[in-house]
Amino acid sequence: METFKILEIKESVFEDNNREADGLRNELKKNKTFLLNLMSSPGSGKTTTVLRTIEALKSDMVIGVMEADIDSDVDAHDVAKTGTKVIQLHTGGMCHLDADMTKQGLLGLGTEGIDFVILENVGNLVCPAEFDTGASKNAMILSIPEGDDKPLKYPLMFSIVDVLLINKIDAIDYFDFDLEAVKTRAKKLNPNIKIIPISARTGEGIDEWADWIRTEVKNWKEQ
Ligand SMILES: Nc1nc2c(ncn2[C@@H]2O[C@H](COP(=O)(O)OP(=O)(O)OP(=O)(O)O)[C@@H](O)[C@H]2O)c(=O)[nH]1
Ligand SMILES: [Mg+2]
Repeated sequence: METFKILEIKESVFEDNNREADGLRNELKKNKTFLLNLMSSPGSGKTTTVLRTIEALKSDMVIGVMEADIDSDVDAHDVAKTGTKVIQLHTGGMCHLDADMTKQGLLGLGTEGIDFVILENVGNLVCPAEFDTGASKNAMILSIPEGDDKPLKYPLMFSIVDVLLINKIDAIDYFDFDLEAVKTRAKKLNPNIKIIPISARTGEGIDEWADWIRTEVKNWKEQ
């Protein structure tokens, strides 16, 4: 009978990445830079939310933005117009960022004197959930048109984030979206998840989101 080894490559990839991510988090803590990893499906409103967040927080802290996409630089252009320090990262076809790519991005951005870095991850509800980027905290956006069944279909993403922003709340009357059902489904996967309904278009809910960031940035610096 032939014998052969079975190698769990995926597991070792994750273990290496987790080690790298912990190292990056420690460096960020020493530098007193808070890194937020923002994830969602394509088009759910990450860039629009980033722009609103910059507007709400720019007088309180120095902000930097990393825009990750497979290709294009349209998102970085939008952020650059606000005068915020920004870098566009191209993943070369990869549907997520890992800790090493995030570290390269931070080096490229230059974090000296920056209090708060937002990483807009590649638009995808699957791969980014699997890779710890080394971020201080993780947030995701689910937008109303995507449907209230997403916590059932993509449970990992909902279970690993600290905050769930439910965006495009201004459009709720036009969609068959059960807000309470999403809250219940997300809490079942992740009892500690903070859920904030927002509209990046009208600004609804942005104050609560900005307050959460202010508190987290302060705690990060004091730790
Ligand atoms: N009605 C409504 N539209 C929104 C809202 N937020 C974003 N949009 C619109 O949704 C579309 C996509 O928004 P983006 O911010 O580019 O989404 P994204 O997640 O950054 O997209 P990718 O980077 O391509 O993954 C744009 O047309 C926005 O104007 C919102 O709160 N309400
Ligand atoms: Mg975007």
